[in-house]
Amino acid sequence: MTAHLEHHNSVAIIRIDNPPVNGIAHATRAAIAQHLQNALSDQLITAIIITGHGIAFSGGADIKEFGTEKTFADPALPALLNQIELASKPVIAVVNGVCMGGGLELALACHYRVGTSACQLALPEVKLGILPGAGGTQRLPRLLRMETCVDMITSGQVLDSSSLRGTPLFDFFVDDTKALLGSAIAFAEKVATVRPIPRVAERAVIVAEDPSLFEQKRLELQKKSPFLPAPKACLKVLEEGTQLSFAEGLQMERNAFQELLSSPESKALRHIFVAERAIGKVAGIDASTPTRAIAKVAVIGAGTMGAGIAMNFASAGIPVKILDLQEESLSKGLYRIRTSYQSSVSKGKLNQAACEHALSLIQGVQNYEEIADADLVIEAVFEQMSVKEAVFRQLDQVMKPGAILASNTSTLDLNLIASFTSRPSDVIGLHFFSPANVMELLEVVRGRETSAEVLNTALKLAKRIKKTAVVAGVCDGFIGNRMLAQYTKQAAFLLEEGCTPQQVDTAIERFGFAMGPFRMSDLAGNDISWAVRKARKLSKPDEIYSALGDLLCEAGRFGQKTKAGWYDYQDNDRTAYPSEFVLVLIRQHALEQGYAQREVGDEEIVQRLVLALANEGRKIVEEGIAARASDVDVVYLKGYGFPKHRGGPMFYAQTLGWETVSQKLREFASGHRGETWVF
Ligand code: 3H9
Repeated sequence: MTAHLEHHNSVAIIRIDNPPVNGIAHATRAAIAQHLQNALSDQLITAIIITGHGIAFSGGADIKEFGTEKTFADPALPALLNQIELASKPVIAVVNGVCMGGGLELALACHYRVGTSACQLALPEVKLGILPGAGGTQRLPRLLRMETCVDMITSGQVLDSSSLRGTPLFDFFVDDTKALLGSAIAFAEKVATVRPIPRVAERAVIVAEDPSLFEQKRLELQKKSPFLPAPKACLKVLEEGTQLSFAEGLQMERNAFQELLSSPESKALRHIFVAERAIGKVAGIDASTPTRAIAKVAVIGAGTMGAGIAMNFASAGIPVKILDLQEESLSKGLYRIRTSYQSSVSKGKLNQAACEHALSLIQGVQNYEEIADADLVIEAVFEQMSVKEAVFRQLDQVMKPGAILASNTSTLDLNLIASFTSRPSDVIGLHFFSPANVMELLEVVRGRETSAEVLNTALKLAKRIKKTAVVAGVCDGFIGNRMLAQYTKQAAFLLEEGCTPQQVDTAIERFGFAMGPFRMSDLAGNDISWAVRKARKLSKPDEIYSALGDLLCEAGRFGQKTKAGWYDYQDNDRTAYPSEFVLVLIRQHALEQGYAQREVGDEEIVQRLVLALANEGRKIVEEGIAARASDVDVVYLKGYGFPKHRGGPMFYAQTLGWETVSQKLREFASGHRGETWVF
């Protein structure tokens, strides 16, 4: 059984026991209902405690049951919670750990709540594209200020139990966690005879102090998450609940929950929840795989990337040395780091003491001997094999035995890089994304000879520096950049066929990307991709691509930094204005090459770009570069701004159906530059 019944004199204890987080699955609901019934009919029992086994009270409804018939099977959670609330004996929730979603709703339905410190509390349903569907939107505002409820429910933010101490949410608070159950039993014995039994449903809603609260929040949510229905629905249910009876409010909440649960957005967000947890399951790594201690880190190269990488470690409290042989670039890098931390302080994101502490952990050095004792060294030098070779040969000479040698390469052959050393099993790829101190994604590239211990160390370290690590195999561009190459190629081909940069960008932004490919390229610098293309031309001279980006750069239009790129820019203004020069350049190029011009609809633009990603992603999985399709989705969601409500390129293709996708790809293959569609 996933919940047990124990007796402690006249107090019955229902203990939820459904690892890993005491999710309230169908079987758990049935067990709780059964135990409740038994305790209520037992003459000797005067009060009932509900608590969780292990470190969690409950992580909420079982997410993995959503979409199956078990979600609504009897006893459904709302009905079970009503039963608890109407119980004739006092029911006390003893919140012993994580208390989220349906778990918190269960606690709210109890007559009393006993808390202890360091428990995480949340109604995070909105993050799964739904809303609290077991009374949370109706019971919470009867205990906490409406302002707090609106924040908690529309954002899913996690609160520490101590911050809610002293509010009506907790009737009793036990400081010593170890004494929690004993103190709670004593509390239960004390309230066993108190009548009437207090019921949250009988309390009045605490109305908002600020009458414009709902209107302000509505505008804020529309701006922040225009594509997501759940935050707006949460707000609506909270607001309308103020005008309804408790029973009517519950019904309204139920209808909204059911509607959201079947929405495509919720399916996408639930897919992401599972996908983010699946990335940690890596072949050859388990609980017995050893790790190496990482107490000191070194970064080679003080450019933008190297500086950003170093900041990750300093921010996590790990001392880091940055090595750059050029004095000027070293000082520039250190200056960049200082200004970046200071800017976080001025924006209120970091306090001065934390800023100074992080800066004190960073040291610039100019010779290899000074980094020899580092446990991990990450190379972030120019993306050229001969440059990497020189660095790795040097590292092999100086680094202490057991040091992990990592490359930040985004495209080059990690196996070849490892072969420049006498210790290829210590070599790994750690591909950070720019800006490296901000972007959450880390592609961890496993070379042919990378040891399980080194890989496991990198995965654990990623958690310490708060990165989402996805393991990739060795190929040109790994997962993310290999897919990006197909996406940008199609974007340029669309221009050759008659689209404008603005048309392509607008279509993909309406799909949900924060920025289309041309605005993004102008922001990143068109010269960067130009340099990559030049290098690729040498290694892959027959590769088909559009020369438009080269022509643009030959005209000196590198993007925002030159105030001219695919768009025109004005001083101190990041607005992208359509450029007559670029339109003429595109038309001339198409004319010279004899490309037929046509009207291309938004739907085709989106499908050409997104299916280019999915098609490449599929090959990446087939080749074993990514372990599973959902890993590819995580890379694109975390590193490339793929819209969350679409679940990732692979999930999107799956929702279209791979049969439909194949048909589309065949259509594209018979169109402009169709030979580039390899499937
Ligand atoms: C809800 O309650 C709806 C109701 O309002 C209405 C219903 C009618 N169910 O994150 P971790 C698994 S919606 C099933 O790595 P951590 C997770 O998949 C729910 N499984 O651990 C993973 O399994 P695996 C609202 C769950 O310690 C394992 O637990 N609740 C659930 O870093 C470890 O997960 C939420 O949205 C679940 N509810 O963090 C809470 N939760 O290894 C979502 C976790 O097999 N959960 N698992 O892949 C979390 O935020 C975190 O998991 C938690 C633990 C903070 C609990």
